[in-house]
Amino acid sequence: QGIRPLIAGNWKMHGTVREAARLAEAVREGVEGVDLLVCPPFPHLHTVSVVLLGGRVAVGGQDCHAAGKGAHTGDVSAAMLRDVGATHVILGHSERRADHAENDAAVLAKTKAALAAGLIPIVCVGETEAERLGGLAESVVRGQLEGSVPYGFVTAGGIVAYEPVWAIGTGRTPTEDDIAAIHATMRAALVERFGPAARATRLLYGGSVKPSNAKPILALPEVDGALVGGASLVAEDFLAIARAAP
Ligand code: G2H
Repeated sequence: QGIRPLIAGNWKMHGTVREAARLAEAVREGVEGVDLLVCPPFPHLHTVSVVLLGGRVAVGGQDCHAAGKGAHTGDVSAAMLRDVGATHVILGHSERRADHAENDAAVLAKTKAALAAGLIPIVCVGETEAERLGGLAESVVRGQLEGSVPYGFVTAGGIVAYEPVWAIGTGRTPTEDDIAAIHATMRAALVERFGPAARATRLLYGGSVKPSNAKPILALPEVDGALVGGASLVAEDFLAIARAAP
């Protein structure tokens, strides 16, 4: 039995609260047979949650702090995300790894915090262009998985997203063979470490997914959905990607 696909929208730092509400309203009926998730910026989370109540689309955060609470100006805890209706949180996105110097240890701590609060973490991994050209893509991804995915991740339904850094927001995507190879590596690494339960772990592909390339990507073996940035800001495109899922 296959894994039900998940199409997750990462809205990043875009839009007003009114635009977020409109976008949520436009996608709230979802797509039959596919799980959908949207991850708005923090200030829009509560409004989006309310709009999506009773709909078919779940809500997630784009980051959380590793601590449960405390003196961390500007940060948001996993429990706060839960409190406003989030069920998921994206962690270790390459933009956070780059903008906020998040390393695997930091992502690991955040992932543990998310699990402790009952959120499903979506841990992002992916190589840079130099690493890809140097033949290091598989070992980098293996290392990131090893370093940022904690014990208990698989049984709690944790999700991994493969996002090659050079494919994010650039319109460039790896070849289908390259995506399939990394996804096979990730599956093998997770099964080696967590046992057969990791065969059910969702592995998403992210990086310039759009309606025109979604179908072949989503049909690849070990690709269980997509993490979509730019195209998730246009309701029709996001839904078209979901409809392309097998
Ligand atoms: C990769 C992706 C969503 P985009 O970051 O996480 O963004 O689809 O714009 O490349």
